[in-house]
Amino acid sequence: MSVVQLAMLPLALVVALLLVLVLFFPGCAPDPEKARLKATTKATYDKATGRLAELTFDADKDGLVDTWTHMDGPRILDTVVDQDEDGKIDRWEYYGEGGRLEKVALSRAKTGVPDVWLYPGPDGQVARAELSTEQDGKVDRWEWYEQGALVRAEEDGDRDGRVDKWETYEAGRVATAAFDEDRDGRPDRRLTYGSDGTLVSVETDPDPAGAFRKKVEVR
Ligand SMILES: [Ca+2]
Ligand SMILES: [Ca+2]
Ligand SMILES: [Ca+2]
Repeated sequence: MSVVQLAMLPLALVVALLLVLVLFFPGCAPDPEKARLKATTKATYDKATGRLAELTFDADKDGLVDTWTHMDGPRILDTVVDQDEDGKIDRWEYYGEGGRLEKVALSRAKTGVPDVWLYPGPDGQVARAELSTEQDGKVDRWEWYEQGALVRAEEDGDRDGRVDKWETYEAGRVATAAFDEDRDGRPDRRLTYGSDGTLVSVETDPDPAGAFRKKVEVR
């Protein structure tokens, strides 16, 4: 999922780099560009402590501020972005110790309320995603990634708080999908798909350990 991979690129790093450019090399940009950067890259300091509290930035270079980075002195706390500049935040980046990106939230429905939460792994790529498919803040789908590729997902389709669908993925397509049909929290039916996406087999009748006792090949 390239959207997810792109989503993990921390904007705060870009903001920090550009701030350095603006502050320390003010003469290096052509005049209109310099004026835009000066107008849109603003630092706000905490009145009581004098510490740097916020930096603004114009990521898409249209002259309007779309990115706000909240700081505690030199430490980045979070960055919020209004990518489409409609006044509602679409992206939140949360930073931990050492400026490490810990979590990215997105409002894919563009409501100003997060509906996707992404968690990076040690390689900096997304390792796990939580999704609210109804955009109501309630997580009902969980995804796991390896080297940027979706490998596994769980879903609470009837939103009763219990997973009822389990999927595995290979090369970007569903390889298996298992369903809990009697609502006991365990899969009762598993469908296996071939590399061309066609249904290959249907397994049913799980034993107490969860192994399917019946298998019908579909040809
Ligand atoms: Ca802008
Ligand atoms: Ca927006
Ligand atoms: Ca359920």
